[in-house]
Amino acid sequence: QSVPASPSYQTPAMRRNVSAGSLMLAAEAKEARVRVIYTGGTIGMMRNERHVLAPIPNALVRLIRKYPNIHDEDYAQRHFGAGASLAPLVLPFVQGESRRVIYQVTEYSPLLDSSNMTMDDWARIAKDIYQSYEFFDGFVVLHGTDTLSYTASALSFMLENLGKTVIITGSQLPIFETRTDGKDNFTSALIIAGNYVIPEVCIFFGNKLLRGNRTVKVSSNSLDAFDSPNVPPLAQIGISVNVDYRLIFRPCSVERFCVHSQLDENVGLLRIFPSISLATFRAFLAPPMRGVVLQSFGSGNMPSNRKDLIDELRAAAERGVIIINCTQCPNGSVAEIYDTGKVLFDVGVIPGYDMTPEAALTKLAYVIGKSDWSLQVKKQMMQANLRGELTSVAAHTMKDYDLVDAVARSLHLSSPQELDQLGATLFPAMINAAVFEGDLKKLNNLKAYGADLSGTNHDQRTALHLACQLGDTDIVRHLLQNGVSVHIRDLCERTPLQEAVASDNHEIIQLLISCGAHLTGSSRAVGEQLCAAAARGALRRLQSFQLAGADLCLADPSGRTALHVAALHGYVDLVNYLLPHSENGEFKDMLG
Ligand code: ASN
Repeated sequence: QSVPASPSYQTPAMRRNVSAGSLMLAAEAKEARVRVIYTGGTIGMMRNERHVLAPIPNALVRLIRKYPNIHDEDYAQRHFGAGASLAPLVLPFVQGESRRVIYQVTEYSPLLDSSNMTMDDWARIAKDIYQSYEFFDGFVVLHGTDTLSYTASALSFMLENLGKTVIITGSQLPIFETRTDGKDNFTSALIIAGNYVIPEVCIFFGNKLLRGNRTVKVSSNSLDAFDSPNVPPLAQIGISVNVDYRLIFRPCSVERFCVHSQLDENVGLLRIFPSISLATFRAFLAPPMRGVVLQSFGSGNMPSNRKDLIDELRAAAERGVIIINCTQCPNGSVAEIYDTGKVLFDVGVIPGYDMTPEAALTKLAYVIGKSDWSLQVKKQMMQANLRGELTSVAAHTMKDYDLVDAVARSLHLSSPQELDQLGATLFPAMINAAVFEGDLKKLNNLKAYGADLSGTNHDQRTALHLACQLGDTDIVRHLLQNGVSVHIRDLCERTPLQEAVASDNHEIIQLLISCGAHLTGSSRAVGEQLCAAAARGALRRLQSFQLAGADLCLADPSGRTALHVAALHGYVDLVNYLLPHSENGEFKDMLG
């Protein structure tokens, strides 16, 4: 069952795009909105007439509505009306989390066993996330487990400058069965997507949140089916959710979220085995092949005594085929240790370091699909760490909590929990002090000491909130270039963009917008603020709102717009400013 997106706040463009049947959620503080994209997989399967599992359309949402631990019908009825079958679903409030999750499920047709999924399906998911990006706080993709790691890896590359949490999950047992793992995976994914800003494509499975492009499916029957062998989990879920923020990979370019959906299908995985024939090898590398992940032995080794194969590789590399060397071992990296490995580097094969085959293959499809990049740039990109998918030799080593350790020693604290608590208290305070002083050097030092510049203080405010409030453009730019999230809301639900609007700093508003920031909160709340600005004759505030993407026609709860208020108070300059922003004569009609 598919439900149209229901944004809490819509920009003028969104207002035009949302279908007439869309629902407007009640403005509720402390709610998070999550879009669920249901593509298929065991989670929603039942046994068919041939006694095998297959996806069942329109069954999952109907079932969820009846499960009180996945859907709070009372809350839904109070807020969205009784019996509204298109109404959003509501996760019961979870103790310890700051927001109640309101979610809407878009069910794909046909639902697919993930073995049937193709690159076109990845593009569809990516585009759906893009189109509803500003409407939701986070995204959950329900997906079959068989090719889940491929989809997660591909999406991690396709979703460029991602600023919100995307979690892909599924299950090994259908959600309709008593012993299902689907309920836990689904609810945990919703909780994390709604409450934590982790700007990555992740997989949630078996109580672990893993970086999607580091994962492999390691078991066809265990409920702990996924692992990320070369990096620790981003979060572990026990009695509470423990996110290791130091592991989060953050986009550090001041650019807006966008999707690159042109993938090149002429890529492949070639697993070397003893006595592989020249004919097989040659056929694989032949045109139209444009990118190959060579799965070599151990630390990247190849039979160096097979001149026939080496010559084929050299010829393919010279033809412009990009060949990436990845190990067959589930764990570890390729490195120039043996003569049998060096031979590959010598003929133009590129090291894939510790990339999984899934990540290397989808990265190739993405990189080769970039028509504006030269072959040279594509090769460089394959070796660069684009989304946390590889650890290169030059990887940055952190001083790893030296500072916290030193303070902990003098306070006689030693347990890991005490150290974590100390870090969570010390760092935001010191970061805020550096922001207050406008001290970029201190910020860099704190980062080197392992401080998470996106960390929040007790009011859930980040350094970016403070820098925007202070109007320090240099610090704002520095924080954005260091990946600090523009989407974190403080205890009063304020975002850095709202701080910038409140201080009428247009340069900072523009910087935030260029990083994908957008207004949040209900349309009426924005309308109210516009009217308040108009009542004060505050033209610059109206301009700030407009720069931040607000629709100046928005009305307050009584139906008045800023234009009504400006006209009432006789502010001619405001009326002149507001009139041209009337989209469709709405204002003039009202004035008329
Ligand atoms: N064959 C199923 C799929 O990938 C496996 C699963 O979801 N557990 O869709």
